[in-house]
Amino acid sequence: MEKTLVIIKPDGVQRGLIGPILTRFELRGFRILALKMLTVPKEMAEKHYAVHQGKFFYNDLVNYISSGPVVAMILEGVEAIKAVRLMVGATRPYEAAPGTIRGDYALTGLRNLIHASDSPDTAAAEIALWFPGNEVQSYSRDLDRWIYE
Ligand code: FUP
Repeated sequence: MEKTLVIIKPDGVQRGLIGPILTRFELRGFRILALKMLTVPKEMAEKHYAVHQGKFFYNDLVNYISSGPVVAMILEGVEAIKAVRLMVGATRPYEAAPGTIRGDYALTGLRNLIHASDSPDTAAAEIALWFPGNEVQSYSRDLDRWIYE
């Protein structure tokens, strides 16, 4: 099983898309291990996007993610990192395939609704940054035997 960090960005919260996005992940079979709403402090946003430091869009990115409440979650499932990225769709919303979250709900630029970890190393670092301390549940569900062979 893999864990991945997902953030519904301020545009997703403002547009009333928390429910539809969460529903997609639940219906796919992922277990939600942690879930919270928060407004991201600037310093935390800078850490989250450290890989983009120095790029032309870095300041806008940091300002945007900390501009209003977001919903952060940890999802668990087999191949969760890759599977969730495929559900999220391409970075540029206008290039995202229909059927993906961005391809169905987003259109331009930084308004791409959602973030998801892109590798095991990133997922571990992002989970530690967003859910420090004892905030992560560990549990099984009866229906898991119908999702996993
Ligand atoms: P993604 O993993 O698809 O969210 O994309 P990245 O981590 O590469 O980029 C993070 C954010 O930076 C994106 F949500 C949008 C923004 N970005 C730009 O604005 N311009 C770029 O050329 C690349 C990324």
